[in-house]
Amino acid sequence: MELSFKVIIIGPGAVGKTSLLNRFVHNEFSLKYKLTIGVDFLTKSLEYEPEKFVKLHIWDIGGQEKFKFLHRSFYEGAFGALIVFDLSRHQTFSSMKEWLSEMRSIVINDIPSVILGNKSDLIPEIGQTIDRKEVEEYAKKEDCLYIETSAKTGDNVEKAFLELTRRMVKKIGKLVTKSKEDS
Ligand code: G3D
Ligand code: MG
Repeated sequence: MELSFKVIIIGPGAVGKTSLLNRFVHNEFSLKYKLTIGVDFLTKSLEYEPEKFVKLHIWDIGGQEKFKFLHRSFYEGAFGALIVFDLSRHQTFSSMKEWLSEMRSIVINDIPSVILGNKSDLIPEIGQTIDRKEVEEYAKKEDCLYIETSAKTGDNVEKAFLELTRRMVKKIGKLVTKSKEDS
């Protein structure tokens, strides 16, 4: 039996959510995909351990990000989340925090979550605009993993999905053990 998970990718506008998804699923960084509004989710099979696969249904909040009343149905059934901010724009770090707390207030069970600082390829150019330690401390407090990615170069993108998947699989394992104990 192949496990199948709904994963959501959320965060402020223009931080690179669609680009990350495009990089992960199609291994491309192109602008044309951006215009594909109306694509609700993409599916990809991922080998998270040798010869062990899961199917990920990854939902991109896309054009709904501005409409808060739509967020609840978007979050429904999600078992994992990627919360993205833009390393080159400091204010997206604070907005990302609001996204995380909104998600947690709506999703009943805490779901495995990974915070992504995206556009790491820009750091050599613009310098370190975000205090990495602050982000790491925040992530730890919120029980999230923190990974810096670049949808442009592909750096750490696969790793981000892999780490999230491993956490989801682990959580499933715990739930199964618990239900055996309860019965
Ligand atoms: P969103 O889906 O979060 O709104 P997009 O973000 O994926 O549409 O990306 C927003 C802009 O950031 C796009 O540029 C995109 O090319 C750029 N971008 C996304 N990821 C990266 C990255 O890792 N590095 C760099 N340098 N740029 C990135 P435009 O100019 O088309 O608005
Ligand atoms: Mg988008």
